[in-house]
Amino acid sequence: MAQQWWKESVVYQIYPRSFNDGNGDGIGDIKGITEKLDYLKELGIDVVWLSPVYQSPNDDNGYDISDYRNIMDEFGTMEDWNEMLDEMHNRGIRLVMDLVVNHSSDEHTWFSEARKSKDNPYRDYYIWREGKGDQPPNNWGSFFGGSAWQYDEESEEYFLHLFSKKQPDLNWENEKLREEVYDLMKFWLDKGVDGFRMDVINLISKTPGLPDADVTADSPYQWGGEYFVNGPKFIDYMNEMNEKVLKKFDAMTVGEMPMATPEDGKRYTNEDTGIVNMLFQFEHMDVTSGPGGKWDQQPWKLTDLKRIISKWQTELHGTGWNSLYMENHDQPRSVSVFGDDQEYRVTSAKMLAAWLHFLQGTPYIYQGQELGMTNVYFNSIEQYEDIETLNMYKEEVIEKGETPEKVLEAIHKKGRDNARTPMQWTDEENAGFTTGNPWLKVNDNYHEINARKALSNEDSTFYFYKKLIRLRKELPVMIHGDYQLHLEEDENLYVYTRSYNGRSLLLAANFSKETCEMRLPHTLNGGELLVHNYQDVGHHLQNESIMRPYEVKAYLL
Ligand code: ISL
Ligand code: CA
Repeated sequence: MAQQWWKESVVYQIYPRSFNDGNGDGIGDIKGITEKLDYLKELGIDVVWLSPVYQSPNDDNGYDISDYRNIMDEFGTMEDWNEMLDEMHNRGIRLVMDLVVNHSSDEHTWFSEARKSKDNPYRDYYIWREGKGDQPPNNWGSFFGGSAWQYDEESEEYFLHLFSKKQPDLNWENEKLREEVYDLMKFWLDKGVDGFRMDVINLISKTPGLPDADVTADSPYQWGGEYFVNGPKFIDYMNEMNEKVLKKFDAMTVGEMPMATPEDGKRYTNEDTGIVNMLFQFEHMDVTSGPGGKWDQQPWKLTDLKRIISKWQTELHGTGWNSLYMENHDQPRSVSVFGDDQEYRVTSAKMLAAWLHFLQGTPYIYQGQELGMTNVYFNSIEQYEDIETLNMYKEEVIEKGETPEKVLEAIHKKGRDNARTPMQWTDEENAGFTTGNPWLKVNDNYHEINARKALSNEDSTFYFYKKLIRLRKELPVMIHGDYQLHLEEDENLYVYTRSYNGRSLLLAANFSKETCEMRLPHTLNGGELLVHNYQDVGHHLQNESIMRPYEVKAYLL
């Protein structure tokens, strides 16, 4: 496969609202990011993916954009942004911006024009339909609860919003709208950005006629994914975008694609005929979801995680490319879900880090993951800010009469604010994130978990990540090697090997609190120890060894 800079990169995701507040108003901002670039340089990452910083009324923290070509006032100015980009590039760090074009904000001028009347020139930039009597045009539910349709009194039709009602879906069938999107992409690429993370990009094409979804849930609203996930013109639109914009730039693209299967992944990331360089799939994030979906969290099985990851690893090998992630701004903290956020917090954070970085694909680190930051357990709904969480709480507690305790428990496990509490920089007030009043409360554990402390301890998770990132630069087998799973049925141990040009490496990880015996095939022994998270580890791999709680070790064979 071809050498590409984004294959050899490690990406760091910044959620700007929660990263670092430069002016004391309690909200992270662009100057705050620029102040911390030396920290990122020290970690060794190559690329920053910056969640949206465009103008937005913040119904969904910037994922509702009212002006694609200007910076949100709370985050600073275009001069601040220019300076940030220069300072990144000076340090050899690339910048990938978030592209949110399945929907805009209802406060975008396109939408305020569109809703004026049925014959407004911008009307067709959005998806409008008449209701069925006093019911919405179809039975689709929104990702954030309730109907996916909102009635507009002024112009007497419904508009489609797969997310909040302040996030109307854009109508990609309209060629002018598509040209607007391509223009704004060019605007940012001309300014020097190095690529895009494309928000829910596989939802942009809706099946004509917008048919009712099958009734599968005991609710007036149903999952209509069949009619908008990887829709009929999705590939055409993406080919057009590549043709008209992307092929002129050496830009990296990663598409966020709910419901994508490994077969989709293989097709969409194909080196010659694909539409994006890599994508974010969700299968492995969903191993903890029960039949009731994301709020129905269940104990998970390592064999399920193995089955999913192994399928992606083998399916895409040689023709496509994986993205590797365990956290982002929508997901709970990985150490709280897949590790142990108490006794073995540091040990399990390192285990997850090594397990992820030795896989095939481009790793993504979410801010604070390198510190082993944990979920937050607020005890009142008042302390939460996320629209999805608040809508769900209202629906469950106020409308359906569920107990607050039970709903809070689900929020503790899966709420998006778990990832959005401010970055923990120091053990000073508000974790050094702000001198003001933070927009979302800091996690109380910042005295124990913070960047300053991590930087002063050579055994910290921070330096463990740093080492993994450096190893990816030194060992081509980490980038290009194939993938083979061992001990497939084991519910505690995850063992895989990678091979490339006669070099092999082995990673063995214990995903449990148990001490386990590990018996490997006879061919797997010797070699040289690369990373480990316990002190006394043999320098050569043995066929039979003991794996302590959350132990990880990797060997170059
Ligand atoms: O976290 C989720 C809700 O269950 C996901 O389904 C999430 O909404 C989905 O992955 C899409 O996420 C992206 O688009 C949303 C935005 O709220 C998320 O922050 C973003 O990552 C709408 O723009
Ligand atoms: Ca600020």
